Amino acid sequence: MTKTEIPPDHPRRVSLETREAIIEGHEAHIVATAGLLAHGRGEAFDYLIGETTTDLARNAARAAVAALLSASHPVLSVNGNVCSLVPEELVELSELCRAPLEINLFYYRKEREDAIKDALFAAGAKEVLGTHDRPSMTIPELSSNRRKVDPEGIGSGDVILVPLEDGDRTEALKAIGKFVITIDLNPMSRTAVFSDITIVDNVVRTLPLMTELAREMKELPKEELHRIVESFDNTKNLAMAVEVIIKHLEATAKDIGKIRERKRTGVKKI
Ligand code: PTJ
Repeated sequence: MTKTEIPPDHPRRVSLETREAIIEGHEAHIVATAGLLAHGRGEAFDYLIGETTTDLARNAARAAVAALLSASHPVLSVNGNVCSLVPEELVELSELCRAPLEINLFYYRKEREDAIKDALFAAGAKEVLGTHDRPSMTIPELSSNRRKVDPEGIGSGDVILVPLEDGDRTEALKAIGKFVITIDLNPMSRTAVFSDITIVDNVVRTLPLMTELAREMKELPKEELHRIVESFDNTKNLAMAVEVIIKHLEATAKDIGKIRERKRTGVKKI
């Protein structure tokens, strides 16, 4: 299929290019068909937070990076959506935090696993865990495909980053004592609520931010990293993320006439 060209001056260029990346990922078997729907849901929530990385998300990303850098065995879980959107950043974050990449799919097909593995190696990964040729163990009380984990990865990991995760698995990871970090545009999702740190932001903005923070913070003493993690309160973070949406909607409601004018003249994207 030919790639759809997005004009550089299109007011919604970034969003449309991200959508193109997901569509291409689907055509390459990286993204599950359900991943297209998940992306659409993410787009809607991104609109509600103003399509920007809020100070709140920045603070959560800082706590997340502190948790990864101070962990004994951090692991980055990779699914189809995140692999299609930010493969290079995943590899970079994995190197900076010494956290292996583990493929862990909800809609498992070997064809998808192979495509994701190839994409990660093409992005510079030297090792990818969670593939069918590796040993596996199971997370108790989880019936989805994601119950299978790599013993050298999530199986023995203490801090696990699970971007765009489903709620059952987050609960199961918590039940077996893992410290869970997620990136989810929906602050009300089960994953967002059950995780220890939730970055309410788009993975296309969060992963580059996390790599930047990891470069800055990697020499910080462990005590300082622990202090950053301990002072983070996810319940407060999520409540404030919902407030961000409410405030953004209220401001939009007050400004709707001006927005129509801007849209017509193409002065500013909103
Ligand atoms: O590749 P697989 O087989 O492991 O499947 C991956 C998906 C994403 C299909 C699977 O985990 C799934 O069905 O996820 P859910 O339950 O639809 O949850 C996805 C969550 O991620 C939703 O809360 C979305 O709002 C959110 N989301 C979608 N796109 C983004 C996002 N959050 C951050 N950045 C995004 N780009």
